[in-house]
Amino acid sequence: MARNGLKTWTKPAPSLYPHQWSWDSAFIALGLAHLDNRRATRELETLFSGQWASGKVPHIVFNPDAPPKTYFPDAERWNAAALSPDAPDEPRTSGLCQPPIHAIAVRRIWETARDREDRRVDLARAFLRDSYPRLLAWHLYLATARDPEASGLVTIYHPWESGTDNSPRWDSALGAIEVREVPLYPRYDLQHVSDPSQRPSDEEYDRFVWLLELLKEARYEEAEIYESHPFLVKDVLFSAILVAANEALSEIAAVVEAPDEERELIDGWIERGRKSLDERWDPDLKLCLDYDLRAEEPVRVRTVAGFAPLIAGGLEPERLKNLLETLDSPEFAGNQELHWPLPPSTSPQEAGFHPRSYWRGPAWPVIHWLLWWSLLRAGESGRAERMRRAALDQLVEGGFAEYFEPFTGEPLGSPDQSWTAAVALDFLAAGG
Ligand code: 9WN
Repeated sequence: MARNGLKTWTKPAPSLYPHQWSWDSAFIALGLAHLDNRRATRELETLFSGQWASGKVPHIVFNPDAPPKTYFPDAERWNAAALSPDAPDEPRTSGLCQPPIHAIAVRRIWETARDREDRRVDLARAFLRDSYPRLLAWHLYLATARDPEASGLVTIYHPWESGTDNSPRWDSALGAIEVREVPLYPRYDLQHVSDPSQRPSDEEYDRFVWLLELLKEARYEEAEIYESHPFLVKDVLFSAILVAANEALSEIAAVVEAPDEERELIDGWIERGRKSLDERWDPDLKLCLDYDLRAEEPVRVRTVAGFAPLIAGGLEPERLKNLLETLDSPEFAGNQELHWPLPPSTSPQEAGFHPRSYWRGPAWPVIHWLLWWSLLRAGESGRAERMRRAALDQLVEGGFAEYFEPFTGEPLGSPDQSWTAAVALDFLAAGG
């Protein structure tokens, strides 16, 4: 992670990802909090310098010094500031967003500082004061522009927003899109992995790029996108992370003594989010399902996103029991063929499962972190500890890879992935 560090922020990976990514940076700050609070705060401050006037935190803040021809789509292709009055002129950003881990990271900075010497506590408190309005604006954007129905669930416009880009969760919605002429584009990403099957396919990329062009046609205007965009999905993983982040924001609000109305607003979001996730429960699959607004149907695919209610927390005992049964079953971490008892991104029993392809099957350490942390919050300390140990064993054997082949443990994707190292730091700190 230190090697991937630039002046005030950290690249997600040495060469595959030369810009700053939103949820990567939040995980990075969370890990850095254990080593260097100042560096952790600068990481998030740099990211938030790209926040849009609408409150949106963009999924990429572009690095003007990135070597040319390393990552596509670049800032020119997004053309955000020219198209939207909400986008900042500087730094240049993408037009999408990613799951809101940020408040969870800010709270971690507070947790690692609050029992230390006065100066560190004061600096952390000052950082919380600066961050609070930005986080509130970000969550407000998600609760309104991304949920005009006030349903409690966040609508995403692109698989990149989910952070689980080529998951089979998106196959049916992507399949229904009529792709017209996609402007020519390069696959620079394929230069950085040992074989192309580890990255999304060309068909998937055509759809990713086509959706980007449509968002540009709509000038990144939320109402216009809601009217015309072919990909509108209520993402349960994103929504659950928002609930957990709102819990963190509520604690931050208490530290900075925010007005009561704001604290009530945040508490209301938590309640609404949990209730709506419960409504997306599938009793047969014993998982929570995304909802495709265009097709008007739930997305019946078994992926780790199905554990969303565990991440959102506040579960009834029966629901928790159901989720743990699914987690321990052969559909996920209980599959006897697995190299480590860690849930693969997609259930090996799904038709769309692929053990080497990105979010179609490989095991992702950040997801293990999310589930471990959620198990702890649910009071499942024994299970959480088993997951923490397995997750660390995986890294001891395979290094800080982006993702792992779940049956062989082979490291895949980019080596030296920053957020993998970041979650390792948080896992280790929890071990005392
Ligand atoms: C597109 C940086 C990002 C992660 C995502 C992961 C991958 C980008 C890509 O890398 O996405 O945003 O080019 O594949 O899917 O979760 O934030 O690590």
